[in-house]
Amino acid sequence: MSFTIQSAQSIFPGTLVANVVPTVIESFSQLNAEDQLALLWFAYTEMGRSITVAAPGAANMILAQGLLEQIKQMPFEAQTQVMYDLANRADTPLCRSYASFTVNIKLGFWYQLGEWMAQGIVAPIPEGYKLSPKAADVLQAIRNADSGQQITILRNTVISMGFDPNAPGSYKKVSEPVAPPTAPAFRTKVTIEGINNPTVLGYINNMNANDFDAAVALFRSEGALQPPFERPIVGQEAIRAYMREECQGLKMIPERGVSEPVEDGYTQIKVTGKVQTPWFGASVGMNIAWRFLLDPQDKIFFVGIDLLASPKELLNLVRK
Ligand code: EQ3
Repeated sequence: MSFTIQSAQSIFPGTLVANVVPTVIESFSQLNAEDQLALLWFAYTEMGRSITVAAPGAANMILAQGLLEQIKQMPFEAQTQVMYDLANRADTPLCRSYASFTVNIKLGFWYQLGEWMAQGIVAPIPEGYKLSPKAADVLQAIRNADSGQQITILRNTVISMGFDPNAPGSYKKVSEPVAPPTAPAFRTKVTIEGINNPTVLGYINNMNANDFDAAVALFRSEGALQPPFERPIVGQEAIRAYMREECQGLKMIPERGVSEPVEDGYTQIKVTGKVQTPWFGASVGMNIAWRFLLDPQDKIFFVGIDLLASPKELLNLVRK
């Protein structure tokens, strides 16, 4: 039997992922716009007490500046309408512009609106606003999740707002500046208990150095990368575009792994560890598994990245 991208997705089937994330996002999407916006406000301010969000870099925010200034000039009522439109994915010019932003610019856009809401420059969530019982349940489910799961929920709800006339997941977005790779002298090298495969170590080290060209070169030309709760991204060009948009400044801290030969000269390797995002730095470590399938030439045929159900899963290196 030879592998396909589809069959590769089920390597290490015993990996328990954080299903709470898609479940909460689904319940969230069924709330009305008012409840969605209020809930995000409550979740964000509650989280803000324990973890600090880093302000986005000025260079990245230039692309959102026009929209933000436009909103700033509006009366409160119109500002609220814009936020409702974004949550309702209405087809308006502003919602189309928002949808064209990269993930980080969308997050930065809301970060700025949130700051202005707190300062009274943008219409705040009315004091004493009472969530509907359904929304209160969703908020409670977010509270029960761990911090890595909470920020993933927040991120995913924010990025699906706005109106996108293109197929979702097409990475032809307004691009943000890509920082150059870290100079060789300043690169860090990870060690992974149980793993000395050069492709896996090279993947993590290059990702940590923002060297996406070198990371992509480790894939087979028709290889695939599957982010948490998403479909696989297939082919070197698509993976490069994805990395340039979504992987800048990520810090990957693998801890341990297991490797074993499988059929046709392929090797499957599972690594578990933490990933930090530049938005929250060291204050949130997401519990992650990388499930690699390497071809006989040690090129990446498939890597699936999972957000794990619990810290206990970091120790689950069972093959079946
Ligand atoms: C203003 C406010 C609060 C109220 C208003 O009513 C509504 C909204 C929307 C508001 C604003 C909300 C805001 C500002 C939310 C901000 C949320 C942020 C900054 C979330 C950031 C999350 C980042 C995450 C979850 C990053 C995860 C990255 C991972 C798991 C990376 C994994 C990867 C690895 C390890 C690889 O090897 C390959 C690539 C890949 C990316 C898959």
